[in-house]
Parts: sequence; C-alpha cells; structure tokens
Amino acid sequence: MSTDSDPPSGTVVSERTAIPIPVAAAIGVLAVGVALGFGDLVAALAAPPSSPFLAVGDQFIRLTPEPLKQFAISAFGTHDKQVLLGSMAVVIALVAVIGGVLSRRSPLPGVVLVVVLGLVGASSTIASPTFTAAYLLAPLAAFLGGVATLVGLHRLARPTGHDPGAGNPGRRVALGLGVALGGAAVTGVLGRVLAAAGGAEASRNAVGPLPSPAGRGPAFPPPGADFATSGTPTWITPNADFYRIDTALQVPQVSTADYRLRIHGMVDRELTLDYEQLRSRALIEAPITMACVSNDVGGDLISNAVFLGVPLRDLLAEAGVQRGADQIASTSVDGFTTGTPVAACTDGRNAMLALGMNGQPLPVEHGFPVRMVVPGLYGFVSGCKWITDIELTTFDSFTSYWEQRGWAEQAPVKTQSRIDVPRADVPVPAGRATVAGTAWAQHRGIARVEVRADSGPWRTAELAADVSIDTWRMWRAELDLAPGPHTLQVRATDATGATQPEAFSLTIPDGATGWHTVNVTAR
Ligand SMILES: Nc1nc2c(c(=O)[nH]1)N[C@H]1C(S)=C(S)[C@@H](COP(=O)(O)O)O[C@H]1N2
Ligand SMILES: [Mo]
Repeated sequence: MSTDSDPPSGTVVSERTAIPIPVAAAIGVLAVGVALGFGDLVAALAAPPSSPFLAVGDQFIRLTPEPLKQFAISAFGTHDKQVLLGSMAVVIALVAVIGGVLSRRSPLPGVVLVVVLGLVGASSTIASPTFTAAYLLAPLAAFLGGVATLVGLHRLARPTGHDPGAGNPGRRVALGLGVALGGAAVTGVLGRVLAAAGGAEASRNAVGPLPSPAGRGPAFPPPGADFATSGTPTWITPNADFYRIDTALQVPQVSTADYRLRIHGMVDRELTLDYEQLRSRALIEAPITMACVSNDVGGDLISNAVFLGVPLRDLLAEAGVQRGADQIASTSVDGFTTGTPVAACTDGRNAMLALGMNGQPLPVEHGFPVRMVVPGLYGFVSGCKWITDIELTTFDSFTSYWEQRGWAEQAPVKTQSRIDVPRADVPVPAGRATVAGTAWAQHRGIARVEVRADSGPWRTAELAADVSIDTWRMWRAELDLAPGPHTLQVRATDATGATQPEAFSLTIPDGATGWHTVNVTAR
C-alpha cells in the first residue's frame, strides 16, 4: 500500500489514481447485481422466460452431459435446481469481483466483462425453445443497466490524484454504492413480484371446484390401503410432497384463459381445445402411482395421487387416429417433449389429460392447467406437464426429449420394492422388528412381496388392501433380529408372476433393477 510519504514513482502515482480493492470489488458485484435485477424486471414485463440468469441456467441444463445430470439428480434429488442456481450465483459473484478489481484504474475491463456476461445471457435466451424477439429486451436491459452502473460508480470512486476538494469523496462513493445496491434489490424484487402476480397461481386459484367424474366411487384411500402407522409413506401423497422432476428452472406459467391444446398429425380431424372445453367433457378419476425412470433402487422419486381428467381414448377417438400412427408426441409450453405409445392410451387403461390432482386443480409445478398421465409408464415417456400440443406420429419419425439423450423409447415401469423401515441410520431394538415398505408394478399389479435377513429364507410379507393395479402397494412383516448387524432385503412379484431380478442395473436407459438392501444394527 502506498502512503503519502512514498517516493514519487510511477507505481505510486498510478496507485493513487486506482480505486481501493474492496471498493472496486463492490463496484463489480453491484454492476452485475443491477444487470441481473434489470434483466429480471424487464423479463417479467416483456417475456417471463427471458430472465437472463434463469435462461443461462436452462441452457446449462440443456447442455449438461447426461452422466452429470444423472449425478445431480441422484445427489441432490429434487433440490438439483437450487444447487444449480446457487452455484451459478457463486460463479457470477466471483467473476464480478474479479472484473471489479481488474477495473481499478479504467472501467474498460469491467465493461468487457459485462459485455461477455451479456452475450452469454442473450445467447441463452436465443437458444430457448420458445424464443421470440421480445426475449432480447431483458438481456439488453441487463447489459445497459450493468454498464451504466459500472461506469457511473467508477467515475464516482476513482481518485483524481489532485483532489479538487469536492466535499467528502468517501461519502459520495458510499452513497453511489448504496444507490446501486438499492437499484439492484428493488428491480430484482419487483421482477420476482411481477412474475409471480402475472403467473399461473392466480389463474389456478380462480378455477374453482372441478366437476365430479361420472359415478365417483368411495373416497381414497380405501380402508386397509394405508400402512403409514407402520412407517411407510401415506398411500396418497399430499400434493406438496409429490416428487417433482422437470427440466424447467422457471416453472412455466400458463393461465386457463390462454390455454390451448392442439391435437393433430395422423388424425382424420384436427382438434383444438381450450380449458373450458376440456373441463366440460366427461371426466374420469383414478389413483395413479407415478414414477421417474431416474429413481434408484430404494429411491423416493415415486408418488401416488388421485388424478381427475379427460380420458385420452375419448379424445383420440374423436380425432380419429389414422392407421400406422403408433406414437403420441406431446409438447409442453417450455418445449419439452414426450413420446407415448398410442396403444397405451387406447387399451382401456386410465390414460388421461389430468386437470385435477387430489381434489385440487393441478399444482403449477405439476403441469397446471393440463398434463398427461398414463398408468404403467415412466414419466419421461408419458407425463408431459403444461401440455399444449399432441401430434399423432410414428416412433420412426419422432424422437422425444430424453430419447434424444440416450434413454429408452419404450419405458414401462419396472417392478420394484423398497424397505422404508427400519432405516439404515437408526438402530433397531433387538428381538421382533417390523419391516415395512412399498412395492409397485404399475398396470400389472403386485402379487407378492418377500423379505429376508442375512440371506436367510424369504418370508412372505403382509400386503395392504389391493386398490388398483395402477398404484403402489404397502407391505409389512415381522422379523426376529438378534443383537448385531443385519442385512435386510426385499423383492416383489407382479401379478403376471414375474419376480424382480436380483441383478442391479442402472437407471439409464429404462429404469433400475435390483433388490433394495438395507444394513441395520439391532441393539
Ligand atoms: N414439461 C415437462 N414435463 C415433464 C417433464 C419435464 O421435464 N418437462 N419431466 C417428466 C418426467 S422425467 C417425470 S418423471 C414426470 C414427473 O412429474 P412430476 O414432476 O409431476 O412428479 O414429469 C414428466 N413431464
Ligand atoms: Mo422422470
């Protein structure tokens, strides 16, 4: 650090005209903060999916190699998005600090940095599958806000070397930094608030009670289906706990008023339906257990809900599916696609366009206003959320989102079972222990569940009431556990008589196999 008594060398002169490092770092961070705030505000006003920060995240997700994506899902589960956004914030803050410190003498390096960040943001919004010209406004606003803040603060903070006695420079700088901080915070918060207000939640709240399906049966769950008192999950998963998997960093916001569904392609009559038209049709209601193909053995990417919706077979019959069409290509408003066999939607099972979930309009994160649900198939080939387009086509001529990334074209849910209690990390009292869990083989049904300890004989577990072949089934058994370590295993047999294989296989391409194994200690 130079002081006034330093000899007059070039370094010292230039050190005198340089902004102190902490102030320079703050300027960098604030310039980028204002840029992000402006970007979010203008995005909320012009085109919500164009927030540059979130668009970069979306682009990152699209370009992430498959193994890394798999790692993120298995390591962070449904928190993978928070982890991604948090890491992005840290990287951007670091870049901003470096840019600020490099601009101690001239704002040029910082401006170059904002330009680069701006180009990354702009190219990410351009790469969005739903891009329109309005998407360019937010990155442009972010860029202008960032550069103006940087240059303005730089001018305020840079020592002139020959102080003309312009009041108290320290106070001026602090004021400038404060104003920039306020600007970043206000625009950022306002952008969030506007995005939420213009969002789908308001439309969802206005939907009102959904119509009753014809011949509604007794309430779910029927008696005997729930083993939650033995330590399994509740038979019906509350909407707030239902697992969520999608590629959308920003949950698509679709109002019922704007909603349109087009059914076209290899059909005799093209159909376009709005929300009211869908909801005034004959509806069906059915409990359906959905599962994600990324669910590891023993994993929790599986949930059960009572869905209410329009049977797909009715819509397909009305459109008239032409001979040769074997695939239903569905597209979400965010560009995501699924490819579902026509046969699975016309063979009598409860394949539907769901409007309701557990007695409520579909939650926004689960596809409001309309999503597809097909019992027996993994979500990535059947569960298109925010669905807006259905094209009847062939498997030869259309490849859906995850199939393009190495996952299977055909993906029926594999028979699986899971031990929910005892848990590996909680010691069990020695003696008689309750082992309980969940088993599923959607659209085939569970016929038997067996458990064993320490590779001993298999013991048949008690099964909960059989509600539907499309839902999971709870099971429990009593085992005697001597003090010491034990290895517990479970396997299920579906109603076709097939027992799940012991051999482990990865989730990619069409779902994990293997017996769930839990190591416990009895004390
Ligand atoms: N629009 C859209 N729909 C989607 C997805 C997606 O990424 N985007 N993911 C699919 C996958 S992989 C699964 S497992 C289910 C999960 O549905 P949920 O989030 O309601 O549990 O949604 C499917 N539908
Ligand atoms: Mo999935």
